[in-house]
Amino acid sequence: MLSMSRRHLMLAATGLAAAAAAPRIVFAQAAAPAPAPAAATGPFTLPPLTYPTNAFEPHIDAKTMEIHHDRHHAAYVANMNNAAKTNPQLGTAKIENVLGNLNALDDSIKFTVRNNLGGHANHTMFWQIMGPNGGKPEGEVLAAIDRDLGGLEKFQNDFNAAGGRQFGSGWVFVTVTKDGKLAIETRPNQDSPIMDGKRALMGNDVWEHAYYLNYQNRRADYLKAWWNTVNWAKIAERYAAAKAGTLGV
Ligand code: MN3
Repeated sequence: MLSMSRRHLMLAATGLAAAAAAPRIVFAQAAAPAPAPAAATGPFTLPPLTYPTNAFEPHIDAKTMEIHHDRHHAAYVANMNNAAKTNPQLGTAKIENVLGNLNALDDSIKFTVRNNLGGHANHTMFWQIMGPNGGKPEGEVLAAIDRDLGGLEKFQNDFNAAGGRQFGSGWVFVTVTKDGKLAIETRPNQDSPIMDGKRALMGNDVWEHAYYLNYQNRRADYLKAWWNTVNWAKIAERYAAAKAGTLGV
């Protein structure tokens, strides 16, 4: 299983701390975001990718994957670890419970948690439901797509259209209820259906950082190509978990 990319091996060899501290010059020419705040260790961790960053070429290029995972997602994690220094309860509660009760949080941290824990949850789901050789929907998931979303072709067209209509940055999701019902929903920024007491079966990131290096402004082309990266076996697992009431982020 190619679960350890060369990048991971390199990180392991050179030491994670050194790798995190040193700017990665290879990206100096790219339209990279500001680096994450000083790598805060704490209760939140960046889940490693379980496939090489070039696993989705030509649909998603390796550099986009590296920047997206190692910089953007890492920044949400670092920001949450910083927030947890003064609000340790953030690090001990279940992510879905915190996001499902944002109004219970103090105003001083609500905005930070909404954006950064939302971002952490959304991206954790995103890396999970992608994978090389992802197959096709089958079984219960396919039956639910047929029943609730008008069949696979209509579902994919409607999902792409919804992602295309999302103004500015955000996400297009398929939400799933405990009785297995599916719906296409969008959210702005790093908001998550979890914030409304719902669960995301799957979703696609339509922030420009997810596609800009290769696709520039052609979000529609990215949305179409992205289906080549979807891991339907993982989505089937998440569907079963949703019906069992155990699906988290
Ligand atoms: Mn993103």
